[in-house]
Amino acid sequence: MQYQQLSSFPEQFMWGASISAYQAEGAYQEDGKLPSIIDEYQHDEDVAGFEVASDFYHHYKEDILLFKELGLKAFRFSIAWTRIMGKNPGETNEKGINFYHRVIDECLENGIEPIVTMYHFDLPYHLEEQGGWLNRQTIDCFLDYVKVLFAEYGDKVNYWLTINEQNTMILHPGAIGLPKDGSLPSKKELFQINHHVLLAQAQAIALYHQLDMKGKIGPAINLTAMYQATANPEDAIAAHNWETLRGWSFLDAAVRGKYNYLFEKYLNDRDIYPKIEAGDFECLAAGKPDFIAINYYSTATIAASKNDGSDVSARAGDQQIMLGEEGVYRAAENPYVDKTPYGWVVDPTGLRLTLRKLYDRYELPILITENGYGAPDTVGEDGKIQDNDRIDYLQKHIFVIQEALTDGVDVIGYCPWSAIDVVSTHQGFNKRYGFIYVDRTDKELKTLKRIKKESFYWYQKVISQNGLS
Ligand code: BGP
Repeated sequence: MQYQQLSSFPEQFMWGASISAYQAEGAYQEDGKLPSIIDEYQHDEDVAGFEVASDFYHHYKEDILLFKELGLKAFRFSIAWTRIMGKNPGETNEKGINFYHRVIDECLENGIEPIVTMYHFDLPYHLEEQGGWLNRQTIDCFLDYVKVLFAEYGDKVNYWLTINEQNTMILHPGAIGLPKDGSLPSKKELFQINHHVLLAQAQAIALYHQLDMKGKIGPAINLTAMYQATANPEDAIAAHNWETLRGWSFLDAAVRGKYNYLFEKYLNDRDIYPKIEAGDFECLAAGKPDFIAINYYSTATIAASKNDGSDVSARAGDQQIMLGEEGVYRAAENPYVDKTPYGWVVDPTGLRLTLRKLYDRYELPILITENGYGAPDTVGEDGKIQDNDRIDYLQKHIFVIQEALTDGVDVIGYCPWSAIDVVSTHQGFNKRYGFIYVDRTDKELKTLKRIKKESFYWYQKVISQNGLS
């Protein structure tokens, strides 16, 4: 639908940018931080580099001042559970707690709204050794951690995100590294893990509301609309399978407090339905989010399963991200979209469709917590970083957000990935997303100096005029 006039971005629109703790902070063994699964898992040695990452732990002041100069109204970051909790029940780490007080205070003093993710892929390793999320007790440990978060930062933070991309954790468990023995959980275990994470999330949300805290809380899911490859009705069914099993099933549990009917059938039919205890569904229903956060990068195009052993294929040659499922759906090419240098589909219009579908379904405010263009930026001889493809990508996505706002979707903010260059989940430091370049490579730490990219000046202008020209 085209309009005679587009709505403006609301005055309070949260123009932001995002990072996560383990991809940005470094200082992985400093000030009492415990090891997380990221620290202990096997990674591709050529591109890991989480030990120092962007060294945000030591550069946070300088970085937040740059964010102020960029004009950010909001900064989304995650807290590392391993930095603030000890190994024993009730034990906390003062130095870690104080670090996040300093980060939050620095944001507030500079007029930046902190948006805090509680859990971004980095489970404490000692919990992993006791079964990780497969062990129901991890839910209680998470709740102990969440209580510390609310007690320490509850009066300063207005936006809380519970779990980052639960669907990625379950659907692509190898994307953040492999356990020491190289083995990943079985499908049955993964959906048990999923159930426990849903319970942990619901309890965190319910607790926040019981405590009558001043802000808002919601999940952060990876959500993308999909297209059916052709007008073949079988492609339409496969596309609906995809949409339900990879997106809605996670959000229906979080927002509606119950398992989606098709998801239930899928789990039962494959004998991978999780063990549910008495009261679990009441618990899910008691934790209703105030808003939904989404990470949006690409769309998918889906065809009917051939069910001949060929339904699963690697995304853009990336063996960590396998797409398709035997007997359910398979990935297809879309001739109408571009791709990033890493083979990710670029589809701004797909964001508008995703926002519409999401809003149709739950009618909750939507915060975009990730969206961005990963590319191997380089510093030119003039010292400048011309990341025009990133500008083009972001500009087109901002335009469709404005269209979605005009459609009537309640989008409350946009936090592209990433505020500053960080280590990619499994593709290294040279896959850069930031507005600010960090002088290091996959192999060499170099100076870690911060350099503003062209996109920095461009986004600064967008924010200052509250939208595109
Ligand atoms: C999301 C994660 C982020 C981030 C981003 C880009 O799935 O929440 O942590 O890394 O994807 O992905 P990548 O780093 O694999 O390029």
